[in-house]
Amino acid sequence: MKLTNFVSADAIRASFSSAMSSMYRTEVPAYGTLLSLVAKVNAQTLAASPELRHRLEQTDTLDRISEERHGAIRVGTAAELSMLRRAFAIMGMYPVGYYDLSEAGVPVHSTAFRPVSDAALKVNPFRVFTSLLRLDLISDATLREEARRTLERRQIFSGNAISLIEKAEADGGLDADEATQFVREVLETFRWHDRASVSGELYNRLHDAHRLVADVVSFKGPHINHLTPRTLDIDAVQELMPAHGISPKAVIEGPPARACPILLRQTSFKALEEDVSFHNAEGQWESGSHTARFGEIEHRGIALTPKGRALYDQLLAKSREVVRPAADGSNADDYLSELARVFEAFPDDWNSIREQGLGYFRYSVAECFPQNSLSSREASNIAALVAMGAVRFDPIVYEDFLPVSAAGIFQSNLGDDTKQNFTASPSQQEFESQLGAAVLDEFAHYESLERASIDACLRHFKPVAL
Ligand code: OOG
Ligand code: NI
Repeated sequence: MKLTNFVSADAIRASFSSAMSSMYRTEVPAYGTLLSLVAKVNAQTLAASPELRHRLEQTDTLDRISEERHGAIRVGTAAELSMLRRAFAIMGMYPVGYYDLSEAGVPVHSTAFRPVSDAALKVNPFRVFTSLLRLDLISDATLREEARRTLERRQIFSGNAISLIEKAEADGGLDADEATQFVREVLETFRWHDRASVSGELYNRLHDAHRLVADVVSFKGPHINHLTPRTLDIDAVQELMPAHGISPKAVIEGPPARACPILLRQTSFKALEEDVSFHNAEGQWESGSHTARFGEIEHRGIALTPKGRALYDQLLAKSREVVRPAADGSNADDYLSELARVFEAFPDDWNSIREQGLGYFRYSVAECFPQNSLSSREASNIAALVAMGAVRFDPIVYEDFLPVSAAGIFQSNLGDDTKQNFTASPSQQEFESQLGAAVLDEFAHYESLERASIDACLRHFKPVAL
């Protein structure tokens, strides 16, 4: 038998995310500025709150608190999407969730490739929000066909990347040298190319159909369009961005600030206008510009149950019926106060969230609880165990994304205020067949984490049969 010494998928992912971060900082210096701002605010927040520091020390790696949590790309064909799935699997990242963005005026549908187990998330939580262009939503048939042909001609993976993916699949892993090469080769797929692969004339027509169509179709590869570190105080970073020469989007997406954070809050700095060149009919290069790349920050809270999520969606829709956040920020204050007012209907203490079945929790055996003080009925009932203090509960962190927020992030970074409308057309089955795999259902996953923690507590307190 051949002896193998494979590098773990978690380690490959960690080195990939760090390589991506340094590439992006070089490519987009404003992103480097955002990273330093986030690190500074995180350090100040920790210094001001020993209690938060203590809590994070138990659950997180403090020295990596300001590292990237996610990035995003947009691809053009099923073949590109399925090869990405294979590449991400080698890094321990699997497709979780289906997001239909057509509903929000963006012609893509998406999933997030991410580590799934707690242990893997802890080693390195990096995920990639990955969108596939919906060419079927382009109404002009000629343009649709031109876009399709352009995409068909490109190869976004290097030959070496493909061979290494195939090798890893065949052998069951990569050794240290191969893993280093794999990271280097796959990184190329995400690199920025300032020379468009289409003429300026075609770019303009694609752009008129939708800015996103131009972004996906016109370049050699699916450049990483943002990276996102974690912030411990998203409101502070949003406020400090302008003083650091970066211009934030108008409002923070997601729920308002709360004592018990739910789901995900995120904001970004607006995408930069960058110089690119297009070839003309005479085969010469002409200069132009393109807006696509930005930086984002995120702050995560508890994962909600379908009931909690329905309440969240309902409250968000309600606040947006009253005030829709304008891209220029002119009604940002009105929007934020309306959002805060409407969300008063969402309980803001952990126990109410738990008792009303709105969020997922991880249950664990409380230290020092005298086991023999429990009756057998109490010992087999999780609610009783919690009420007696024998079991504690902690929120399970939401590790996924939100379609309305994602649409807000997309919109503010397409540099366009005019909103295009598409008929909502979720098409998960088609997406999964293009991906070549089913996506994991996020609710089922959180529920199984909660269930497993309850079962472990009940096993612990199970009366010993005589
Ligand atoms: C992806 C936008 C979605 C998020 O954090 O919700 C996203 C994109 O602009 O390609 O990254
Ligand atoms: Ni993002």
